[in-house]
Amino acid sequence: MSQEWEDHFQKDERKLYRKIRKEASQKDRSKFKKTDQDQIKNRLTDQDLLPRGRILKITPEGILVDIEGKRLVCSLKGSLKQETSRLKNLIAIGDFVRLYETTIVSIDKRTSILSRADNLSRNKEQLIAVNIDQLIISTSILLPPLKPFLVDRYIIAAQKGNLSPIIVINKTDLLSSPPDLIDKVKVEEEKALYEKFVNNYKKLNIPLIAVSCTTGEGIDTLKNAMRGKTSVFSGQSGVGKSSLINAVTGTDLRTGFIVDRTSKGAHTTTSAELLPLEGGGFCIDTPGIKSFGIWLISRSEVRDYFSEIAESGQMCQYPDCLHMQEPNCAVIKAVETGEISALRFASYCALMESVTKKHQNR
Ligand SMILES: Nc1nc2c(ncn2[C@@H]2O[C@H](COP(=O)(O)OP(=O)(O)OP(=O)(O)O)[C@@H](O)[C@H]2O)c(=O)[nH]1
Ligand SMILES: [Mg+2]
Ligand SMILES: [Zn+2]
Repeated sequence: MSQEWEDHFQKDERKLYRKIRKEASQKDRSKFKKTDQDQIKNRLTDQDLLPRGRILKITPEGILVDIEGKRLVCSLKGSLKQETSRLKNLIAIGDFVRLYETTIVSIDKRTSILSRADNLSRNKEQLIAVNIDQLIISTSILLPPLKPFLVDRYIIAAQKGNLSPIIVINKTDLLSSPPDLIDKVKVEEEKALYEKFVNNYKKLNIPLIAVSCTTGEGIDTLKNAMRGKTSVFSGQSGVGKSSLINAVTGTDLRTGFIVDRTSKGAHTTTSAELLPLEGGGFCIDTPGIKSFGIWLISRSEVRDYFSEIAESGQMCQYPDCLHMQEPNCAVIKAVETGEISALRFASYCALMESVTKKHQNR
């Protein structure tokens, strides 16, 4: 949802809200035409009359809500908490909520959702952020290394949740000046992977921005891509999500370090936060993830989301071919000739393997 549209919507709504309050306080209601009052009644439900806020941050101390520029610490209405659902969290960063004093009494319909299967139970949906335009799939070179399979999962989660994916590869400075502690062979392998990776997404028309917080490369391009939009940064710990947000917005979010032995981040950011951008839009910093499971996905959906595989698959002998071991499979042939990237196909197979039988037919 664009900020402009958002403002417009809120303005209209506020106007209507004021109008109704004014009318309700008039002593002589009869002087209004009945049709006029009916019209207003039909347009709004009780909850729509309540002030609307947006969730900025969720902490153990409370839920931080922005309401017309003011920040309020709120809590959830008891009956909302008791709702039985498969959601791990009922509310998320970016939610538009209705408030009665400092109590959240309802949640407005969401236009987009970034979620994942909860790490522990796997049968709960964990909401990462909602009502956002784009997902900045955050990756880095060497520290930590590129993870193409993870990127493909994010792309699908974005498309499923109604967000546009943008891949950001940070730490490009390490391509030309790799740290001494990393083996030379590993560095060469990473360079080769990087090239394949960039080519693959170029072919698929998925935007990709190579950046470096150290040299400043690509930061302006990223800034332009974020302008006027709501973007959520997600990825492994240590790839530089907070560093990138600092570079783009001039904020001073805490950034961490990389553990030498593992090349992994230190899980510095501990809770997600919605931050306003200068010149319109918002961005959301989130804590680094260890793994990413797509919430409720079937094998046939996986097949359709890998667009180049779905396209080649139209030529398979069996219309329901999963391109795993079926005879006369056009996808396997296209992988053999190099028409489909072996890397993307490996990513596809890994995801197909991980999708449980339980979800197969959904
Ligand atoms: N060489 C290099 N290091 C970078 C770059 N960007 C960030 N870093 C370093 O990477 C480390 C991790 O950065 P963070 O911004 O804390 O990473 P994060 O993704 O927010 O990590 P979590 O909050 O733990 O999820 C810090 O030591 C940064 O200084 C870059 O472009 N090049
Ligand atoms: Mg961080
Ligand atoms: Zn096939």
